[in-house]
Amino acid sequence: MPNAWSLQRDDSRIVLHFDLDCFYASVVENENPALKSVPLAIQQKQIVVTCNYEARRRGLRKLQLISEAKRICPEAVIVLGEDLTRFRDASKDIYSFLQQSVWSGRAERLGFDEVWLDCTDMVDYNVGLLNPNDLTHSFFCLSQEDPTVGFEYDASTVFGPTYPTHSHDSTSCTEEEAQLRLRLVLGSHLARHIRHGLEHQKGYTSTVGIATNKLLSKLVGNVNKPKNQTTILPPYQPVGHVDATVTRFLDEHEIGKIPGVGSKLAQKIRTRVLGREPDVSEDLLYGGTKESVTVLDVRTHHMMGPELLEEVLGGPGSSRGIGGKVWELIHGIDDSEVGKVRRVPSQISQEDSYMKHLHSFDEVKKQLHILGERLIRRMHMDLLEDEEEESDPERSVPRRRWIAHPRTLRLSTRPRPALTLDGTRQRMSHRISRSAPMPNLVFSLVEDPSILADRLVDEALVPMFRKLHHEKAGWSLSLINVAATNMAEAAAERKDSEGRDIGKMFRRQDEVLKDFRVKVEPDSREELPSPWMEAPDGQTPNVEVKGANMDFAATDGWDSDCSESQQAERCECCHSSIPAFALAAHRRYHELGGS
Ligand code: DCP
Ligand code: MG
Ligand code: MG
Repeated sequence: MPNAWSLQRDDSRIVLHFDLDCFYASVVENENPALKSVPLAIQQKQIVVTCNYEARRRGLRKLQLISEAKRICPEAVIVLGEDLTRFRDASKDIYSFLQQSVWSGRAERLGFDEVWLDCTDMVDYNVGLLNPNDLTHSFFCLSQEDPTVGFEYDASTVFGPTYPTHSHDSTSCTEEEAQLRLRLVLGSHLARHIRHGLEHQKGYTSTVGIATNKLLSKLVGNVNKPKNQTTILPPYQPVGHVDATVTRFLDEHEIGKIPGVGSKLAQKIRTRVLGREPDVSEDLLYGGTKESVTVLDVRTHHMMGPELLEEVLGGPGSSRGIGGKVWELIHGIDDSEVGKVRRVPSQISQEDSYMKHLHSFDEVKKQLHILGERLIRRMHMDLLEDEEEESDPERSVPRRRWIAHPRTLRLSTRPRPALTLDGTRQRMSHRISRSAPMPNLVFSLVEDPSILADRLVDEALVPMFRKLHHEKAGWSLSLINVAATNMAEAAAERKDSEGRDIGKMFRRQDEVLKDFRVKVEPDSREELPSPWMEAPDGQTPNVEVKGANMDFAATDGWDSDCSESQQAERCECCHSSIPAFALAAHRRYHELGGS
């Protein structure tokens, strides 16, 4: 196999990936436990965005049309889930629980319901405590200060299901393999402990993957869902005639399902492997113009290796070394760190889309007020903290302070595309945006957010809107987004604050300058900015990797939930209103026979 020698696995870490089971439905059930035993579906626009397992047993599915769900299961309880507040709050609470379960502080969110935990240090510490003569009666220590805090476990065996189901004869295994196996065993018991804590203390069941990096832990979790966990067993490297389990595991995946191999890259690889453009009629199963090509097909394709992948994937717009990177990914190599706790979101935005386009200034002003007020309330939630030490004991309400100030206010709109020469309208619509310094008035903690929003609209948003849309002929808008960006963290009081990072400051300067220009961006709904952003169907993200994004640098899980995207589009097939993020999955639903 060309260049197999150049692949270097780092299996020194133990990473857990948590995905909450039917998350939105569980939030609603926890508020109203009577719903646990009935089929429950959560509705956004006209689709079932998720449903509980009782509903799934009766044939309901995620991203099904509400009309279809009602036909299949008329007794289902349907709860509206368009206001994300309760889900966001639950997500933060769960994140904070999980983050406190590990010593490293490395807890990284992906979307609302996924979290990676790096528990390498806890595992290694506990490996050091083992009595090799009595592994079955081990004690997992959860605190370095207090040796009585922890739980008893059997360190001679993995907890829960494994991939593969049975481990190969371990008498022939190498010393490294035995050590890795032991560390994964400890990881699996810690995963069980945290999973149970989450269930019994917070009321949420989850599905966990245990492996040595983010990529593998995320993928292996899917093997046993829901309310379960799966560990990939060694050998992670081929030993004699025994294949690496990781290779066998990944080989079964369609190339587009590998996180970091986005839709465009996957399509280029499919074309190369098939020796032709993937058959369009086959796209029914895989969404887009795709045909199934597995990792095995790619890996064993004639002359395949990092160089050939570079040739296939490289070129203008792609990052250097993309071939090598993808080659690593399909071998399960992912060096990206589990991100450290980050207190401050990089931006906060609120947006709405309008089926009935906005045409009049009064309508626009009303919407600006709604979005402005939501933005201010959201800033209060995410950027204010209680001032514990200095708070006045006489005061019943603790004083609050800003932990970061967004320096920039950005207004974006999506005007209706212009007519082309032949009188038709372009399908692709673009967002345009305008930025200005954030007016200080928004930081007032005295005034009510609704009053502040009035002033924000009059003093900042309306003038910005006029600069963005000076057409005398009027306008027709299908979307407005108001964002607070360019966060400046308040004086670093905590050691995890990133406010003083010089490199970051420079990057931020670029950001600021960029923000003061009017930009036109394609409204690319199907391409998400980070390889680890949540995919619409809850499957592996289908994201094109661009430039610096390639090195899976600790992504900021906050971004994904900071933009309240409620864009809706009409489905060409059934004419239902579908949230834009779900449109691709919804089309696939029709393609698979749903009507
Ligand atoms: N979600 C959404 N729109 C989507 C996909 C998901 O609003 N297109 C929301 C609803 C889900 C939550 O995000 O509850 C988490 O997404 P998952 O894909 O993890 O789905 P669930 O947690 O609901 O179900 P599962 O048990 O399959 O993980
Ligand atoms: Mg989930
Ligand atoms: Mg999920």
